[in-house]
Amino acid sequence: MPSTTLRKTEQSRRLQQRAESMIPGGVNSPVRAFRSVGGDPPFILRGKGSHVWDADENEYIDYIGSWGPLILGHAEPNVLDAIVAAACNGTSFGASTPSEADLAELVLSAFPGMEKVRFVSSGTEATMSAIRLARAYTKRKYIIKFEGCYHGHADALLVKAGSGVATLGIPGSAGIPEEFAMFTLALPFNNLFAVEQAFQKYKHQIACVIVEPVVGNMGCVPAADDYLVGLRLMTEKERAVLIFDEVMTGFRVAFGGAQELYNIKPDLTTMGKIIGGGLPVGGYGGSDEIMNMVAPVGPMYQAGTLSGNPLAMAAGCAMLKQLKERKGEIYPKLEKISGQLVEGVLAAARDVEVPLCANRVGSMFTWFFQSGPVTDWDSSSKSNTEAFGKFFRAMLDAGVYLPPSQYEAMFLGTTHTEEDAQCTIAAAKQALGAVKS
Ligand code: KE4
Repeated sequence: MPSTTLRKTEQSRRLQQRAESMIPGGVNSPVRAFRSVGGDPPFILRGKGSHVWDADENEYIDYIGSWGPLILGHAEPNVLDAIVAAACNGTSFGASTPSEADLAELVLSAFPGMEKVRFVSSGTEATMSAIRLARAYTKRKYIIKFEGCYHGHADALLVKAGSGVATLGIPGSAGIPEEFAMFTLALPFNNLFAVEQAFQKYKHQIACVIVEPVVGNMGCVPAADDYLVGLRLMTEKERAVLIFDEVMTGFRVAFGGAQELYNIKPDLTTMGKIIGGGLPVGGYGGSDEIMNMVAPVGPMYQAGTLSGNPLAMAAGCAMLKQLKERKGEIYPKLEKISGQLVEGVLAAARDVEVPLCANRVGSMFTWFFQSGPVTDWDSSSKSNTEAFGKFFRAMLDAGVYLPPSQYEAMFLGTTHTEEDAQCTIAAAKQALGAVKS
């Protein structure tokens, strides 16, 4: 059971000071620094199932799950066994191994519209490569993305991005010459008219539309009815490439991702997180016609020293095999417990009259500190981030580890229990009181 006494932080604070002396902010990804929520980030020593333990021996129910990959929970035995077995044969060869095609087979089985996939080492590499491929395939320069969506930190995509960029309230990033971003059109999400206008203004110049089919990076924001269909029809008409960035939603909202859930076939799909089973893997895939543009078959270059790393492939295979074999049991269970949890906290907020709304698709969700509805960046950014910070810190002290940002999605996995959900709701009742005071 997570601790309810005042959380000890001495060891984590010592580790933070040590890390800060050698690593910017003491972190290797900005959102982990707790800049928008305050307080000391716990240094995690181990995880098991739905719980993690920090350097001060505090126990937490974890709803970050490594930002999505750990849908089967921490230290899942089959994934660990697969990694250890692969490691005993060596860690990397820079040559082809059978495990790459093993993972490719599992990925292609999830996405019927996909005929080939290329693995890389992060979601950023996947989206960066997919954009380059769309430009090579169409010989066009402009790309459309949506405000509040985050597709990793490639220059052309750090324009009005979500996730850590939104969390830190920075316009984009220093170090990106306007020439690198001038072909990026950032439009409001869930607004088809804006996309129509862009295609009229930049006739035959737009290479692709990249979209999170369920946004996770402005908090969880689903597409409005017919929005994704609208994007599909418009990109077909304009002969632009439709890219579903399923780095977060792939194997999360359904085994076949959002494209299965909404029955829409994009031209390219980018992947990450779950496909690596917690190790660094990204991927992008599509039809033979598009993917055969990729070197060494075609003229679009992309490469990576550790792409297809055998340990990461083994971890990804161990995870996807279980999701595929048990999808009839896994996704309904995630739906049930996630629904109980989200509704329980909303009810607690109503009881104490704290303005709170939520968006949820399967086991990814966000509570927004406002009355809502939250349908795009403009509405999401009206959330009371100060109230979120108070709630976050009170939940952390109560042993519940939420993503340290209002503009992130939370994740529930197969090892979260109804007891975890009830503990979380009970902690929320207290934490919402702290928000009120
Ligand atoms: P990575 O390069 O972080 O593996 O993937 C980038 C990316 C691409 N597309 C989507 C939809 C994503 O959500 C991400 C990364 N997600 C963030 C969490 N919102 C990663 C957490 C972090 O930046 O530390």
